[in-house]
Amino acid sequence: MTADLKAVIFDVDGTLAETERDGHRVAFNQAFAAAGLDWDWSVELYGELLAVAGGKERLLAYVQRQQPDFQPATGDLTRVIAQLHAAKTTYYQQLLANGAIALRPGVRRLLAELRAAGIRLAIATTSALPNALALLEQTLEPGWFEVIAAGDIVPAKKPAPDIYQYVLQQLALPAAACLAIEDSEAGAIAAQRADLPVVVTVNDYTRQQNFRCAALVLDGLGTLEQPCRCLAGNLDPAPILRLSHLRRLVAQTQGKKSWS
Ligand code: XBP
Ligand code: MG
Repeated sequence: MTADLKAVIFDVDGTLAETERDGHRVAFNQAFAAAGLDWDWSVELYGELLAVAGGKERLLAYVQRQQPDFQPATGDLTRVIAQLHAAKTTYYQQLLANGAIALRPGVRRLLAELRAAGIRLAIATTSALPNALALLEQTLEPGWFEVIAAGDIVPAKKPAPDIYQYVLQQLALPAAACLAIEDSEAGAIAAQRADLPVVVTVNDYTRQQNFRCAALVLDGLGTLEQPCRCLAGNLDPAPILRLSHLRRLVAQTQGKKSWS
């Protein structure tokens, strides 16, 4: 007996919107300048730093690897990182309030189709909760998402499956009835480790990553005006990701499991 698709779980950064390059990165640099630090995260360097998920974790990895001589005035690196990250969160929210970040093409269209069909929606993100909420408030409606799992709600961040397992628990649904939409390798691995089929929508930072674990890899979700390209898997017949594709992927994944 196979389960039909009941819920779709969305990542936030890079999936709903291109928040990393023009949002989080810029806000980190603003926080560094305000603290009198001459650290500057270029677009290219930030692409490398994204290998570590979570803003606080990324900052700690950067200091340990690239600023080994940094001596915090208070002597407590964890505290300094928390302060810098809190300032960065304020700057990020200012950027959002100024309309610096828009939804990626096709996101609103797909969400509308899912909502109209009664598919339940959830969020699984490594971003801090205030940052995830600020983006949803600015661009969509937080109330559309039954579960918003973010940041430190689980101790182990993506690629650990914990955030997806937490969402499944909150939804009280089996993984076989859900599907995840992600933009990054770490996110896709996290979803797959939670037994979820994954659709990946790549961006400039993630295009070259390994998405062997994804059921479908696209360069966007697609709109009539801006159709998407399918990089791996099968998007026939439409050049736009639709609910019918997601239902098919869930059925195929269940089929494969029953034969394996
Ligand atoms: C997002 C992250 C976050 C953001 C920054 O990953 O790793 O850390 O880069 O947000 P994903 P915070 O899209 O896979 O969830 O500074 O709030 O952590
Ligand atoms: Mg992401």
